[in-house]
Amino acid sequence: MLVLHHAWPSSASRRVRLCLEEKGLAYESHAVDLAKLEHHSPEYLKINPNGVIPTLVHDGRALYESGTICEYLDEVFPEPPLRPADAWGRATMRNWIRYADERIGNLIIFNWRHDLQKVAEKWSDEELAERLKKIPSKERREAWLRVARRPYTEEERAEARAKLVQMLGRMEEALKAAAWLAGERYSIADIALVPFVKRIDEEIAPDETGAGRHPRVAQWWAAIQARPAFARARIGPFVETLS
Ligand SMILES: N[C@@H](CCC(=O)N[C@@H](CS)C(=O)NCC(=O)O)C(=O)O
Repeated sequence: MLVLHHAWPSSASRRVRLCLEEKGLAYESHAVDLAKLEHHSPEYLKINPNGVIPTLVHDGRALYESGTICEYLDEVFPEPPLRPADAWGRATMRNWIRYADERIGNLIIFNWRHDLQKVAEKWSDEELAERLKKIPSKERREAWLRVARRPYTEEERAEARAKLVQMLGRMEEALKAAAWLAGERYSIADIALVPFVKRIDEEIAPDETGAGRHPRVAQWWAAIQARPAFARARIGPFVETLS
């Protein structure tokens, strides 16, 4: 049995849902309310000590890190394959996952201002201090502190936007060599980038995902959105998906 602890708009959760849906795997959905900080509760920290979503529980065992979860699913449920057949391709795939993971902070700057900031800015200093104490990572404590008290500035947003747009440039380059990021097969490398491109396309820099700026990425993005698994994974508009 597969149980997914996730949130509909969460980027990392979207990756795992895409993977599950490509494979046609049924799963029980446990929605985690980030605004209520359910992911910092002692019960949740037992299954994910990093205090983030998603977590996949498979036959009673919990696994975290979206990239790792996707690779695990592909090993245990090999059809259809979501990893390149050759070692070079699989290594390239892992580099894409890592590359995207390292840029999640830039996405947070845009994503958290919609909902989490509205909740966090209302906390008293005591409430804030209490909540920060429960967050396992320094980086996320800082992110929560920022949205609660010192929202990201226009300059910081511009810098984060530029870094996200750079990702499209790197993708464009890779897509000159093959139809998908890690070769001729749709793989977890592509899945890892979907939540980024989705947010760039709908809000962060919509002009950049068009054929005029990044034609190969535009083609890649159209092909991904046309996949039946994409609709089933419910990668809807970010703000709409929040409620
Ligand atoms: N590297 C992790 C990142 C997970 C992550 O950042 N999850 C976000 C949602 S996309 C989260 O839980 N944010 C709430 C928080 O940090 O408090 C993964 O890929 O699973």
